[in-house]
Amino acid sequence: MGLLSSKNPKAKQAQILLLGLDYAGKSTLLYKLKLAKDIVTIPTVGFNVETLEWEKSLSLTVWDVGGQTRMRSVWGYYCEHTDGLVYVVDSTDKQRLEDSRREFEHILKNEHIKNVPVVLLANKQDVPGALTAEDITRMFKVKKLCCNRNWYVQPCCAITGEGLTEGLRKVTEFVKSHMKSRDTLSLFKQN
Ligand SMILES: Nc1nc2c(ncn2[C@@H]2O[C@H](COP(=O)(O)OP(=O)(O)OP(=O)(O)O)[C@@H](O)[C@H]2O)c(=O)[nH]1
Ligand SMILES: [Mg+2]
Repeated sequence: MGLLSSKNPKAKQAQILLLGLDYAGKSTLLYKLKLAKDIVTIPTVGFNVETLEWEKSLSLTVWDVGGQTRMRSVWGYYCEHTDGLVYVVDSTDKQRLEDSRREFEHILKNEHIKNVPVVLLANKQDVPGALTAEDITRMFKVKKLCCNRNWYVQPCCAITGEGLTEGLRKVTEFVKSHMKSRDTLSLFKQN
């Protein structure tokens, strides 16, 4: 997936939180990006963490937290020090779309990720009848919920990898700009 293999000690580090309901495809896409291959996942109890050396200047530490009901109550504990939120939606799971939207709305209220950029991944686009990125943007009321931050909705398929590079590119762009304005603000406060 075009990840760089050698580490750059000068690269900035960004913490990315990967959330979404169970079965959305979070671990599948994380390991597709990390290993460039399909893996058979089991439901995540706790979390997986992987570093993606995506660009020379920025290294992404991705926290993939399990999405089962009992895990959702601890999502908030992972929000501190987060530079970007990636929220994965199973675009075929119309029955649980409202659950997913509600969890999304809830996590956005967390104080630690107040202005943090958001990329929604409309996953499982390979399945016929999957909701489109536009459907999800509308149904999740993304424009309204994310009016105070950068956001983007990317269609993708974690199995083939389609759309993942574009999604990650957007995350990188937003996170860089977010870190820059945060650094400027803290410099301003010091002076
Ligand atoms: N057809 C299709 N199946 C997918 C896609 N992405 C993931 N899956 C399947 O969806 C199932 C759940 O994927 P996981 O990656 O384990 O889901 P998760 O979001 O990590 O789930 P939890 O760890 O329980 O929160 C697996 O059977 C995957 O193979 C996709 O893009 N298309
Ligand atoms: Mg998982």
